[in-house]
Amino acid sequence: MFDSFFRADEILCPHCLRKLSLGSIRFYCETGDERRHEVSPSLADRFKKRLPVCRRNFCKNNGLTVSAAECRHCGEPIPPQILFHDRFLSFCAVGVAGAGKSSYLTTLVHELKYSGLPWVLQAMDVETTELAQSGEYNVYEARHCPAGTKAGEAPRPQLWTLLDNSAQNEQLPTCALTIYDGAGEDCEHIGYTAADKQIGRYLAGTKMLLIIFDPLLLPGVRSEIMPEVLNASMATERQTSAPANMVSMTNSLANYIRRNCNLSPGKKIEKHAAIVLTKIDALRDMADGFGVSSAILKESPHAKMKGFVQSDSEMVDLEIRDFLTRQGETAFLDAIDANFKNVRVFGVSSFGKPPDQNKRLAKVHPHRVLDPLMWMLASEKIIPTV
Ligand SMILES: Nc1nc2c(ncn2[C@@H]2O[C@H](COP(=O)(O)OP(=O)(O)OP(=O)(O)O)[C@@H](O)[C@H]2O)c(=O)[nH]1
Ligand SMILES: [Mg+2]
Ligand SMILES: [Zn+2]
Ligand SMILES: [Zn+2]
Repeated sequence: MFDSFFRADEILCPHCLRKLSLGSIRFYCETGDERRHEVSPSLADRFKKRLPVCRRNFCKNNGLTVSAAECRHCGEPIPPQILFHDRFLSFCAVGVAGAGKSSYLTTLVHELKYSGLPWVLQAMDVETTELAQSGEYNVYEARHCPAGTKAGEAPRPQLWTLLDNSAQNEQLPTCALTIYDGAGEDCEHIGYTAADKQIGRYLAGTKMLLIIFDPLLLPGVRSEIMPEVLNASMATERQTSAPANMVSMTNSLANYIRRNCNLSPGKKIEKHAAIVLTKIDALRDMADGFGVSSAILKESPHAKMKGFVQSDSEMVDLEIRDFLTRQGETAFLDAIDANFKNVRVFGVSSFGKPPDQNKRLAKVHPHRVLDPLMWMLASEKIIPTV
């Protein structure tokens, strides 16, 4: 299923997105400690594609494999084992403030762990572990909506390993999965600050874009759903109600990527773009919403079928495009189709139900949150298309 060991894909530093190799990484025998040693890979290490071992006399780590590393290009810490994955995937969530990016990514990670698929998801570093633990606790146990993501600073990448447990070999195939979750405020106008530059690198370097679209910004939707549901489902303090933002965001996003990737203005971007309509749960009672028999409201078939069910995904794509067209939102779809070559539209509910008046959540039952990821895994031929 996976390609051969090491180097199936280009390996990029998750921070600066420059190419990584054994030579562009500084290895240390320990994390943090000032007395740690820099350890260079020997010729044999390079040849055998393995991590170096500290050989300093009197070092307490003598004979042990290095446990820390940093990128020579940007100086950021990276987990040494990142090099030894078979495949490298990354995605970046973009969308206006309050669109539901952080809620979505929190439930995505959780669902991936408990999907019933033969995969094991492991954090590669302490930062990722801590972020996931606090996010999951907050949503699934304390039942709060996530707090707004801090604007003005580049998001830290989450670094995950996806182990394929279905393989019979002794060495399980591994996929490195990097996730970026930015602040909507920063996506709305990417400028020229250091943080913007960093976000620009993420956008240009990532394999897939998750363009998060909040249907509750549409005037037709706002006038039809109950005000309690609307209020509970909006990050009121930071959310505007102008859907036009999505069109200008899409265009400026695309221009930004073109500039960063050196593409001419008319060229469509090859990167996969998953358009994710969030908060689907809030649309259930809309007369002009989705019909009871529509695919979008049915349970996702992908995990059960252990592959990506193309026909289901195409149906959902159609249903949402049709919904957006009925809502008069063709400008957004046109902007997407004009800029991106590989587009697929998805609909999800991260919580399964709107929060209550106090923004507390009922028992969380995410709906179809894995679909966009399954699309990406299928287009990378990591899972079959059925
Ligand atoms: N009904 C409903 N509301 C949701 C859902 N997901 C998110 N929301 C609402 O949307 C609000 C904002 O969600 P966030 O995940 O913080 O949005 P964000 O895109 O990360 O926002 P920024 O970090 O400011 O860019 C939440 O406080 C909820 O009120 C959902 O699945 N259903
Ligand atoms: Mg956020
Ligand atoms: Zn770097
Ligand atoms: Zn040492």
